[in-house]
Amino acid sequence: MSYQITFGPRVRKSPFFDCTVADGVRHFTIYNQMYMPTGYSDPQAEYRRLLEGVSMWDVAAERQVEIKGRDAERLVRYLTPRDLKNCAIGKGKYVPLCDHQGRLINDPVLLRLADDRFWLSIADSDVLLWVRAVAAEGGFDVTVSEPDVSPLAIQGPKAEAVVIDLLGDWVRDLKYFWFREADVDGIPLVVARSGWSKQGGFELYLCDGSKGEALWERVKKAGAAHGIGPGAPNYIERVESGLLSYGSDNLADSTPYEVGLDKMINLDRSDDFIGKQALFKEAEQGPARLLVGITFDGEPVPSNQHPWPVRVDGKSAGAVRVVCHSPRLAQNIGLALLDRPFTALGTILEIEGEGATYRATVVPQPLVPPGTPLP
Ligand code: THG
Repeated sequence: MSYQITFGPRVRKSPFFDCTVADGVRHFTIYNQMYMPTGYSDPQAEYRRLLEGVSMWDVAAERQVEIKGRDAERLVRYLTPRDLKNCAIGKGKYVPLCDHQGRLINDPVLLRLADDRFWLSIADSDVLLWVRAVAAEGGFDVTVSEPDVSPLAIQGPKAEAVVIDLLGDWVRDLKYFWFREADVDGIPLVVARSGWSKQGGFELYLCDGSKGEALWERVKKAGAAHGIGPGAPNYIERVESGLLSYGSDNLADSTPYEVGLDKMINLDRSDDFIGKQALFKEAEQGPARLLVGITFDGEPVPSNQHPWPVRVDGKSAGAVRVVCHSPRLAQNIGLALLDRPFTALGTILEIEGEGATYRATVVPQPLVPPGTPLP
């Protein structure tokens, strides 16, 4: 039986959409109610290009939620458990958002554009609704909007060379997670050294959606000499590197402690933030589950279509959230969300896969240490 999903205008397209189609995009996912490319013609070549060359990604579905006004800073501090004490203008920060029960509801990148103006560059959940409600209920003097801003990521070891050719030598001095406003051929940008891979790179936040094609073509032109090609947030590289994929790795009631975001939670802050009490309790008791890295032998697995049940000594232990084959480890790897008693390193897991069973081992994260080359 074949079936299709119907997409109407409710599912929005990125300013780069037509360019990705022209460049041969083959796979999309839906992210923040938008199309987001996940692959072109050759997954292996895309993986290699990210590790050894440079790749350009339409990540416009990472929408911005802008918080502007007299109480903007106070609201942003209230929204995240991370301490923003050194939140300078021009600096980005990875800031988990929790609800009042301490559940992780998004894991955006925060950008401070001015004293009274911030962007949350969001993962796949409705942060605009949340922030508007929190702001209005709490009487914060802010406006909360979705600006016309669309990120394009340039990732890989040759990304810096491309962005220097595109924008100039000054980008060498841009530190990790810092950003600057810039302009290329009249295309307004915010340029950040960041991105959802551990291969290094930049994100160009396009600030005028009517110039999507112009930017895409300009990046291709600057990148041509460096072998740039189209790509997408890379599923394998991010599992290897341990970058969280919100909604894939976690459950709706997962906490930041469960998914390894402990370092982003600062309970020693004196000011209040949403979820504080619940997170205190969680920190004291320890999370009920943990997201762990696993490896397992066998033929290279394709990505899973649904979570795979896990047993330990016949007892239900949780589920494998994502699997893939790691070219760098020459092994199957994955991330499993397991009840705490089953999360010790070396624990042997019995996994019910799609059409096969596997024996996996709980191993340290990141599954592949940064800087590991391809064989
Ligand atoms: N870039 C931008 N927006 C985004 C993402 C992005 N929105 C959605 C999604 N990605 C948000 N999730 C993440 C997850 C991890 C990181 C960034 C965004 C990340 N983490 C580093 C790490 O874990 O090593 C650095 C964390 C830190 O030290 O602060 O980069 O990619 N614009």
